[in-house]
Amino acid sequence: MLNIYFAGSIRGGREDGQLYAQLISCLQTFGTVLTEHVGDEGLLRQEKSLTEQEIFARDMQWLKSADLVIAEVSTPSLGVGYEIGLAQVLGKEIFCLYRPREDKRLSAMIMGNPTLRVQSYTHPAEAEKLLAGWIGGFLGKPKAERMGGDGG
Ligand code: 6K6
Repeated sequence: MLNIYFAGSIRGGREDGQLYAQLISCLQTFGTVLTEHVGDEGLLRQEKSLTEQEIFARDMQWLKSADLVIAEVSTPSLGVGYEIGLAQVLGKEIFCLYRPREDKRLSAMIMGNPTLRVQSYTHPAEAEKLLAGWIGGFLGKPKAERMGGDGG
């Protein structure tokens, strides 16, 4: 079973909360989404019972254990940027989804990073197709190649 880490803005702004929920539902057809709360306001409310330190430690554990990292980067978020950077260092497979907007360009740290796959889309259905294609490609790889850059 695939463990998927979905990253999306929380304190960066919740404008895309519904969209995250839709993408998470799509991802749940492929495996376990460790970060289901990112798309669920009820679960996010429960998160408030945790300390900041507990959230950080748990999310870092999940990130380390993830097979795939998928980030919706349209709403700028310090946490999402941090997770992407760390996932890269950990040798994770990372896929970034982005809805282009004239008034809000994506950070060059993401757009200009040659090791990241950044895909633009307009409609959620398009994003779902991109995810299905990318995960299909990942599952088609030999297992050793799927284990991350450092082989572990
Ligand atoms: C609930 C409501 C407000 O804050 C909370 C609890 N906070 C978090 N709970 C779970 N994951 C979090 C929390 N804060 C950040 N994260 C992680 O960072 C998530 O995995 C998101 O992908 C990312 C969001 O970062 P910010 O900077 O937008 O909050």
